[in-house]
Amino acid sequence: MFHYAIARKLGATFSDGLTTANLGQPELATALKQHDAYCSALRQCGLEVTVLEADPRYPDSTFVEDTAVLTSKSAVITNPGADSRKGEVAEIKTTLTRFYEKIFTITPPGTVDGGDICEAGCRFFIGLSDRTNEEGGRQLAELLAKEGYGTVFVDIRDMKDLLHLKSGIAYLGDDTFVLVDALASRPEFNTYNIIRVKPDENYAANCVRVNDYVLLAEGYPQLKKTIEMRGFTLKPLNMSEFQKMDGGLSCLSLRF
Ligand code: CIR
Repeated sequence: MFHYAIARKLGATFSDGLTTANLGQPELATALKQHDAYCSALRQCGLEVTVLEADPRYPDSTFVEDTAVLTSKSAVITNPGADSRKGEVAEIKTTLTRFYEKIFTITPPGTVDGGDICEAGCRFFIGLSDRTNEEGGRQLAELLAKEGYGTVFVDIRDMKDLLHLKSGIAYLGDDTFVLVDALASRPEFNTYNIIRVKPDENYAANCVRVNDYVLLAEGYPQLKKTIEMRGFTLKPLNMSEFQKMDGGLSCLSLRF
């Protein structure tokens, strides 16, 4: 059960952020509207949402998920893998001190992006990617172990169409993962129920369970139907402008 979320408005430099998507320039006014709709959806799921002001020094700073890994007991401030994003963590740390007494930090040469970390009950899946390196993963696993969590590493470094682990997976609870085809047969997930995403709907794999709801990118009818059949109420959200910047639903908030 989540009670809070932290999000950050996007600033005028949003389109200067990192991207490989090749979908064109994001439209700022539309992105702002989509961000508002996203924060409203989180409120409708019962969360109290802290929306930080935009920080134009960091074009990617609306993707707050990458700056921290949160558990019910403690917060871990990451060291994001991209140099242009490292400064984003300072204000997130200050904000999290209002909610957490125990705050740890990933230190260089370790790097971790929160988008590579997927909580699944008492276990955290840690993606090793171009952003999260082995040393960062090791530090995180050690911190999580102290809090009583198990960890499973998932190496996605050869899967160049996945920026982060959570670009291709989501945990819906009840031992059920949503997985893109490329990850569905990996042994790391073989004890779980799997909802396999059709290749033409890969972007929608990054959905987010928030309490009784699942946030899903709009325009992916097959996954929508499958998740609805599992009894969830869906909140479809238009993500077009964030997709242009390689962003998905999970990366726009920290939920705890
Ligand atoms: C980046 O490349 O860092 C941003 N443009 C997108 C980050 C998306 N974050 C996420 O999936 N957790």
